[in-house]
Order: sequence, then C-alpha cells, then structure tokens
Amino acid sequence: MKGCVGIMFSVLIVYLAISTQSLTDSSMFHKSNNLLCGPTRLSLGWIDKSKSSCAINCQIKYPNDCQGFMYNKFTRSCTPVGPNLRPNNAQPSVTEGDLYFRDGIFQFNTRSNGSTTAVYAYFTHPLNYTDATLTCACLNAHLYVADNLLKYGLMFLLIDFDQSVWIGLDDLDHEGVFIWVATGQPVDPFLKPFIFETFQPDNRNGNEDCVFEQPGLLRLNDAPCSLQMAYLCERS
Ligand SMILES: [Ca+2]
Ligand SMILES: [Ca+2]
Repeated sequence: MKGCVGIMFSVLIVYLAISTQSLTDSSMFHKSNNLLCGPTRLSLGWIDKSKSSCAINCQIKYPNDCQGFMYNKFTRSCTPVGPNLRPNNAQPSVTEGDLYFRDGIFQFNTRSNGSTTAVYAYFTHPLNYTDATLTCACLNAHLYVADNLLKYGLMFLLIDFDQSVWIGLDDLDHEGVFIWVATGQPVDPFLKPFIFETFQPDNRNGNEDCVFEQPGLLRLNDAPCSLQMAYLCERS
C-alpha cells in the first residue's frame, strides 16, 4: 500500500512539473503588432485546441526554429513561425489570426561606451548574412556599424564573446573594398589593422565577402555570406 501511495505521489509530482512547464512554455510569447515585415511560416500549420497548446506544439515540432506562432481563437488555426523576417512575407491573414513572438526576441536595448551609445538587439539564432540584414531592416534597423574604436569596443559589451556574429560590413559590391552598409562609407584604413584579425580579410577561396566577429578574438574576419551565425542589429 505504501509503495502504491508513493507511486501515485510521484505521478502527481511529474504531472505538476509538466503542467508548470506547459504554462511557462506558452506564457513566454507575446503579441506582436508593429512589425514592418511579415513572419516566416515554418509550415501551413494545423488546428489546435488553444493558444497555449499551439505554442507548445510549435516548440515540440520545431525545437530549433519555433520563435513564434499565429493563432486564430475562432477557427483554432495554429501556424508556426521561424526566427527571421522578410520584406516580402505577408502579414498574418484573418484566417491565421494574431501573431505571437517569444518575449524579448525583437527587444532593443541601449548601451554606452564613453561618448558612444548604441540602440541594439542581439540575436543568437543563426541566419545567413542576407537574412540577418533583412531581419534588421524589418525592425527598422541595420547590422551593427563599428566605424570607430569606441563603437568597436562597445560591440563586445553587446554580444556573446564566444559566438561568431555578423556585423554590417561587406565587400559585395567591389571585391576588397569593405563598406559599412548603413553609412555607405569604406573602412577607415587606419582603423582596419586594429579591427581585423592578422592576415584578414583574406577572401579565402575567392568567396568571402561578409564580415563577422571571430569568437573570443576581439577581431573581425571575412567569411562566406551563406554561413549562418548570430547577428547584431542597431538602430541609428
Ligand atoms: Ca571578398
Ligand atoms: Ca577570411
């Protein structure tokens, strides 16, 4: 009998743990109304019994990519949504309902380094350079510009030191001419040796046009733009 009560108690504990987890999973999403672009649908979706259930199933089906969902409380349509935004993506339709994103995902913060201040949002979900650029643009922002030493130093207060991170610098228009995309200005030749890693940029294999921060090195490197990595958006 004692053993039976013990098992029932264990089952109750597990049930409570799952319930609490479910509540946490669905409550960490918030309604998003003011995006300039539409979300990326991960699939056509399914019919789900509630908004909470939609949130949980989205995370179960897409553990790496579910960053939000659309839910229509009348038709119970549930559409999973990925981490990037694109200008050509449609806004949620009437059928798809309201759009919800993870708390803080598109949250901008302010940070200073001496006389320099940045309004920024740092995203760890990896995207290629084009998707990172477009997602920043959809948030009325651009990839980070580090065109002076203060701004360059500030960058390391905003990101994870051990991550590869896209910033807004590339030579896509003219090979070897690196331009800060938000300002259209080339890299200051006096600054270049301080911010790039030794022997970089090297355009290795003739295929490196986009610039990222090398994990742990406090230095930049050029890489293929198709690589997926974290990225740093900034609002001017
Ligand atoms: Ca190049
Ligand atoms: Ca390189």
